[in-house]
Amino acid sequence: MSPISQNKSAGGAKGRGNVLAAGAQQALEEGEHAPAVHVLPPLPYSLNALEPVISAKTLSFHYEKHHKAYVDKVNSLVGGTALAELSLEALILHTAGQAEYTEVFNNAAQAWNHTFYWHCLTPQVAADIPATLHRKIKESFGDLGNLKKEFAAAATAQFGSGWAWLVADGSSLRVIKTANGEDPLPSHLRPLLTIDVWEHAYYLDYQNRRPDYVHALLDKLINWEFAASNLG
Ligand code: MN3
Repeated sequence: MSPISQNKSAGGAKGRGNVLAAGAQQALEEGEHAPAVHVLPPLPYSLNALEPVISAKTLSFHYEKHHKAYVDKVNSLVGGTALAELSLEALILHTAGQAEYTEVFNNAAQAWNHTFYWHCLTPQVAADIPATLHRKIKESFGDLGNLKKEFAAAATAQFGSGWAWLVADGSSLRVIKTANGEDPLPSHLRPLLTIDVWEHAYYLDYQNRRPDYVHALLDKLINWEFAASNLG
């Protein structure tokens, strides 16, 4: 199972493709539906594993409070409704851009984005970037230094809360940024890496110095093997 599949019913929900066709209100009305089963997945490392770049205090609040709250909120919003059996990915795809589902989208996307983000970081950075990924980085950015520059620029320039992403767009790679809970899934871009630039991700450790947090992650914590695995 993919480390970012969080819903026990992922892949098994019946009729997810047209579950919203009956209308937004109807889909969120309670009926003969199961409770939602999204779970907070375990962190892939201990709370202090990313020190000194990210403190245990930051990780504790970020994972145990913020991430957990998004998961709990999704369950409370869709539990007992026709959306209860949808995986987070399916919820994101089906609710993106629909005003009546903004709250479901925001919380489902944030639940998914955070699990993805934890896997983008590692205390044991590989000495070499996997060859397939490294070749694509060179094709799209020239070299790793240019990718890091572009990634840092996007993460720093995102105004307010959001995320910076390395994505595969067809056969090439590019860097994008998204606001608030938005992510690349509804645009059918394949996310390879992300950095959370909400203030809760860095403020305890870096205060207003977002660029220092971003550069520290890019230089010291990026899980290139996870990024390569996302090429599919
Ligand atoms: Mn966050």
